Amino acid sequence: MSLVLYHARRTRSLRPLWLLEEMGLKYELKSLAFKMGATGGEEFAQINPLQKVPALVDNGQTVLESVAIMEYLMGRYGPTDLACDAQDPEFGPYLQWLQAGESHFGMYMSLLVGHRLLLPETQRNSDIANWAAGNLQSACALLGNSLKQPHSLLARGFSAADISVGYVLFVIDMIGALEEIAPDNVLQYWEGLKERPAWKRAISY
Ligand SMILES: N[C@@H](CCC(=O)N[C@@H](CS)C(=O)NCC(=O)O)C(=O)O
Repeated sequence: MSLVLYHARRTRSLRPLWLLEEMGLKYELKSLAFKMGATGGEEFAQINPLQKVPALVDNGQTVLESVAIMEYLMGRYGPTDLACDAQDPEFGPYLQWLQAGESHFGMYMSLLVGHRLLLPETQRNSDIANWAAGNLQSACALLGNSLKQPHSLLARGFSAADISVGYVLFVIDMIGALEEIAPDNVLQYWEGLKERPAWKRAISY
């Protein structure tokens, strides 16, 4: 195993970084300065021509997409309690929330951050930002109703699904919108996730 993770602070690379820390795997971290459209410069463009993080390189093979990288790590370097196998009674909800973190929440999160903060002011559109906020509100309401424990989506406990969704709560919190968007039990869920030592290490890099 020779795992190299390309990471930029506060970005989606926190998902696989948090997972690597939870699994206790050895890895090399390449920290890049985030720059829209140009993260990592020419050198990183050789690894990911899209110049987006995260990217994982394992023995010369590159894997992109934060959730795919998590699945890759758990599949190749598990078994781990952070994943559910296909025979587990919670396999369906596990997959649903693992994917929803990026496929459902992720889109609205990007639109909200872009149109409230990241884009130059002249390009921001408040209708798009409000539409994204409304969709995040309903997604967080569903999340709140789906929690099986105060700090996990599954009855069996903390899993990679919590990492996937937890990253979105981190970003919404970072832009100061979490109280507007999430119900109380989701705020408490995120407070609990933030206490995990593996998260604390990941966010410090
Ligand atoms: N679906 C991809 C999205 C990757 C992505 O958009 N990453 C952002 C950081 S959170 C990025 O690197 N953006 C740089 C850019 O757009 O130039 C994933 O989950 O890995």
